[in-house]
This record gives sequence, C-alpha cells and structure tokens, in this order.
Amino acid sequence: MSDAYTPRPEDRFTFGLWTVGWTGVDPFGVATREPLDAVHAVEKLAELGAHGITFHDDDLIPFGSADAERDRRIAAFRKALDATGMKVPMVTTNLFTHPVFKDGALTANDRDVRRFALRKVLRNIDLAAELGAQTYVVWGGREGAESAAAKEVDMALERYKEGLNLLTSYVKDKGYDIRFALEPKPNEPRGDILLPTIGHALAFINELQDSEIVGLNPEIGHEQMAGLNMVHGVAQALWHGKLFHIDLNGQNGPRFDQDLRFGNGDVKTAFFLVDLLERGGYRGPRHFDFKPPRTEDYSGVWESARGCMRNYLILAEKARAFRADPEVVEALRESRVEELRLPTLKRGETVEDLRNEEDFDVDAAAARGMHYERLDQLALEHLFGVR
Ligand SMILES: [Mn+2]
Repeated sequence: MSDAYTPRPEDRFTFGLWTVGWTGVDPFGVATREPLDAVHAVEKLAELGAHGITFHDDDLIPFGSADAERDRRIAAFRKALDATGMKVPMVTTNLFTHPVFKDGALTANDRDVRRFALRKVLRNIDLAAELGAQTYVVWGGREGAESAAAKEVDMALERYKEGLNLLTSYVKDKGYDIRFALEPKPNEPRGDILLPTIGHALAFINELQDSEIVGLNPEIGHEQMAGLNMVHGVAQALWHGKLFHIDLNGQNGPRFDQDLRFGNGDVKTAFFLVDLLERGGYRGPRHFDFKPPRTEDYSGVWESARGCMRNYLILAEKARAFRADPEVVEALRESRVEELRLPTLKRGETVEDLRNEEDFDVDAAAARGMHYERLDQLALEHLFGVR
C-alpha cells in the first residue's frame, strides 16, 4: 500500500548499513537480533524506496578478513547494488571498534597506531571510489580523552590536520571525485571528543591544506547532546558552503546518544530542519544514522527505517504548507523577517552618513512588538495538523 509519503529513490534517502544492521549490543546488554546480511540490507532498503546505502569498512568486511573473503563480500554487495539500482553515495572508516583504537586513530598518542589508522582509511578510500561514493565521512569517535594530562590537544589537532592533509592529497593525486565530511560529536565513546561541535569543526577546516574539499556531516543527536540548536548549526554550515552530508535521527536533549528514528525526539527541530534543508540549497543525500531500538525484531527494524523516511516526507509537506499559508506570509511580514535581508547600510552610504542620521525614534522602535509568538504558534499549528 502506498500513499503520498511512500519514499521513492528520487527522494535520495540513504541508510548506514550499521543502522538497520545494529544487533542491539549496548554497554549493558548483548545482541537482541541476529546479524544482518549486507545483501539482504540492500534488497530490503531498495524495496522500502531508499536511494542508497552507506557503510564503514568493517560493516561490510569484518576486521582482519583475508583478501579472498574481502573480495567475495564486495562482489556480493556490488551484485546486490546492480540488481536493485541502489547507490553508495558515502563511505566511512571504522576507527573506533577494535581495541587498537582505544586511544584514538589519527590522534592516538601511539604513532604506530596513527600510521595503521591512515593505512586503513587509504585502503577503504579506494573501495569508496570504486563504488562511486562522493563523500567520505570522518567521525573521530575515539579521538579524545578522559584524563586531562593524557592528551595535548594542540598536538592532537596537529596530527588530525596532518592526517587529513595526507588523505585529501591522496584523493587529489588519484583524481577521485571525493570530498571529506567531518562529523562532530561532544562525547561518547570518549569522555571528551575532539571537534565536539559544528563550530569547532568549521574552525578546524580553515587550517587544512585542501579545505575546499573538507566539509561537515552534522548529526542531529550529536549537536543536541551538546545542548545546541541543530537548525542554527546546519544553517551556519550551509552559509559557509560546508554542508556536505547530514545524519538525520532523533534525540531527547543532552543525554547519551539515543539515535532514535528520525522524527522521534525533538519534533519541532525536525520540522524546522526539514524546512531548512528543503529551502536552503542542500542537494546531498538525506542520510539516516539511527538505531532501531533493541526491543525490535527485524519487522520492527524495517518499520523503523520506513518511519524515518515517511517522517521526513510528512515534515517536508508540512513545511511547504507552512510557507504557503497566506497567514504565515503575513505573519512573517509583521515580524519583519525579510527586513534582515537588507544590508544595514544603504547603497552608497558612508560611515559619516550613518553617524549623522538623526531621525531615528528610539522610543518608538523600543516599543514595537515583534509578533514572533503568533508566527511560532502558526508553525506549531501546522505541525500539530490543525491547519
Ligand atoms: Mn548518533
């Protein structure tokens, strides 16, 4: 049965293999589901209307696999992609599960570990290029510390920079059509992770040698774990031209990384984020990085994945209706939202002209209400489905 919210490949929805493939292992409990075969994941997501699938190297090829086994798994995966038309727009590296990465990868104090980590990334970049991925995500989940004296942050950032410069040089030398997307997160699994927020990562990118091919992969839950406004963060990333990719999911405020299906959690953020993505010029995949709760069997996993996509389409329709509502258009005008688009100085005006202006009525301006409450109520009423 299909309706207006049934996803189609042209909606560009993608899922990490590790999302629907999460077996439910958490710090307190063992798996509640059997492992998911990658081929079956591709087939099932295609059936649900997804556009593509993404993966960490170790999701597809277990760590330490022999070359023949690696080739066999890649061939089976490619065959499933070809059969279903599913794409691989993004690939990433697992630099966090194996104990060798317990103190980080690109910023581990142990130099041999850093060298091993780079080799692991380089090998997987070749695979990403073969599969046509245009985005390579770098999530430094273990790049951080629990004890202050253990990590010299400035030197860790130097090594992070060195590693990324090496990777961008490699991609350029090979002529790969790949850009890197850094994924900020404040903590978990490390006590404190380097590049904890969108803002930290944006500033760091400016220090890189090939900064034009390094951008961001912000995740809703990660910004909210830091108590930050995801919509503002994404708007700033777009303003910098750095929104290369995005991880959509759900979170309820600053607490452990919940990875709820998109739409569950902070619904109002989800609404305004979809509104921004649909209107703000983001052309990349709508990628879901969530964990179907461990209460679910596989029927619940697919229901959860379907829900991510349906919720995006429902919110996109609601956002369009909000923007098209004549009362909203009028409320936006009343709130002088468009006035912010006007440069503060008039054309041809000098600083002297500005300083000499005398006809501003301070008291009248101070007394003017902004009518934002009405505007916000209209948004909520669209979201609640009563308009
Ligand atoms: Mn997460």
